Amino acid sequence: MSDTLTIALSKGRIFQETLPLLAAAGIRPLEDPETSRKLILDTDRPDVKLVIIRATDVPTYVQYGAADLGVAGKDVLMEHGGEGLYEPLDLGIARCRLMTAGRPGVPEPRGRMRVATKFANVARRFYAQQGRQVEIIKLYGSMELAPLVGLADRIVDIVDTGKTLRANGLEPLELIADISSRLVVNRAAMKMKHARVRAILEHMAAATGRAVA
Ligand code: PRT
Ligand code: MG
Repeated sequence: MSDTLTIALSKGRIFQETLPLLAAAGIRPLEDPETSRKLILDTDRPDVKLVIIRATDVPTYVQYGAADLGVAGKDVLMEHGGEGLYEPLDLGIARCRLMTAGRPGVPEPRGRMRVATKFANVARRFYAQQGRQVEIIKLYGSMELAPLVGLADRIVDIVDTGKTLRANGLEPLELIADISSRLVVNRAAMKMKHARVRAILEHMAAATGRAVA
């Protein structure tokens, strides 16, 4: 299987926005992951396959070489830590912001503030850099609920339009990072499959109008 190039993608917005960039590199999936139950999709290039996994699992597959390439949000990469990965290209897709949020007009508590998030590592680093003492409460979804039921004083979450926060009576507070999705490459694959990886990188970079780092 080492002649196969495997690309890890998540369903939804990343898949949709990556499709035209893959097409620019001559790669078109033969099935639609939104309707197919298959986790491995063939493409019109016999040597290229796509694996369809959870967004947060993409860095792990690429780190261990189970996928040669992948597309992951910078939020997911910051949380993972980026070990074993090259991050040569900002695709500029699936843009959003990673922010702290809380209830309007509710000041920070005097003691240790409680912060609920699925981005535990990112949140810990952000507050530590500011010398603020916080207790991180790890959640796996629906972070917006935490301040409403007294589980946490603040959340750290992805914000796009801000509608989700507003609908739950929260407001965005501090910007942690501007987010877009990145092409990531396994370190060994970058060497062993260099010509093919490089060609894909160049074509995707050209399609996004960006430079390869
Ligand atoms: O959904 P699943 O639990 O499987 O995983 P995921 O949420 O990690 O994946 P997915 O496909 O939803 O998101 C993939 C990537 O898209 C994320 O890692 C981000 O880099 C990026 N992205 C861009 C977003 C958004 N925009 C976004 N709006 N990811 C999530 N959201 C969610 C956010 O969590 C919040 O619930 O949308 C809500 C906020 O949107 P607004 O418009 O109401 O502010
Ligand atoms: Mg989601």
